[in-house]
Amino acid sequence: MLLTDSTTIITRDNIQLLHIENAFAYAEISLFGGHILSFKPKHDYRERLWVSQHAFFDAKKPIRGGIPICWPWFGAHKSKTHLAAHGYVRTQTWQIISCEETGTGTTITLKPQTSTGDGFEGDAQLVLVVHVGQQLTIQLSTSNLGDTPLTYNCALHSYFAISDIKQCELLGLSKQYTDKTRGYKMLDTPQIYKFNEETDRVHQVQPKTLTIADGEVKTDILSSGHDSIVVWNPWQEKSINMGDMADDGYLTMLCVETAITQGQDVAPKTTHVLQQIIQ
Ligand code: TA6
Repeated sequence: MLLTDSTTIITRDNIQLLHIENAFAYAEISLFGGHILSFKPKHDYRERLWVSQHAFFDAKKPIRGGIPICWPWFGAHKSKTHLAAHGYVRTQTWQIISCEETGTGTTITLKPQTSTGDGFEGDAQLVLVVHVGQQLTIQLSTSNLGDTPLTYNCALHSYFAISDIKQCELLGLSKQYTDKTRGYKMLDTPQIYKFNEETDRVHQVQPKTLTIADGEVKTDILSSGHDSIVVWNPWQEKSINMGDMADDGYLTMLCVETAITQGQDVAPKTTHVLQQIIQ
């Protein structure tokens, strides 16, 4: 596998990391999980992603932070509740399929060791394409290799770095959401979307653009191919109880996830693409 001039492989604990530096940005992708850990564009040198100071890099447990790839289910498995939450690809070591420089940045294509596994009936091939440029483009492609339709759920479970959750506002959501912290009750999206408690919400809407307003600092998130946006902050009690999170870790992170939570059908020999762009 030939890397390009802008890419190098480094090792952290038990994990190989792909480090990318080009004219536009810095980025880092863990081959464990196909897991983007960092994106810092050179026009402002601001890190967009958050990774827990206590994240595990043991190549066994999922890394807390960055952009975990949740596939082929989101959250708990619907029937086999003993299976790992968020599917089985974020705990696999992924392979680099290709690495190329384009006029707008570096494009890395990766795939998991296997796209099949317990809990999923489909005959699928999962491919992740990451373009590191002025913006970070993440495309998760699910191809149906079989002769019968398949259905899957997934999420680009992005952890965004912020200065203070209590001063953040999320712009661009409307209608109702399902509130996991209130027994999955349907509630109205607040006009002013701020955070003052544990937040775990599935918005079954398809906004193209969302913005995290962290004081004067704005991060735009563009989505396509999704049926939901998931918004999560564990708040203090859950942060204290998570072994891979500092007690106050919740203060400087916010998950805004481009997701499929209602079941996406993929016809035989076709491909569905879920995309998130971070600006
Ligand atoms: O995306 C929100 C969520 O489903 C929460 O319910 C919480 O479980 C979070 O994902 C983190 O999940 P993880 O398995 O990475 O700890």
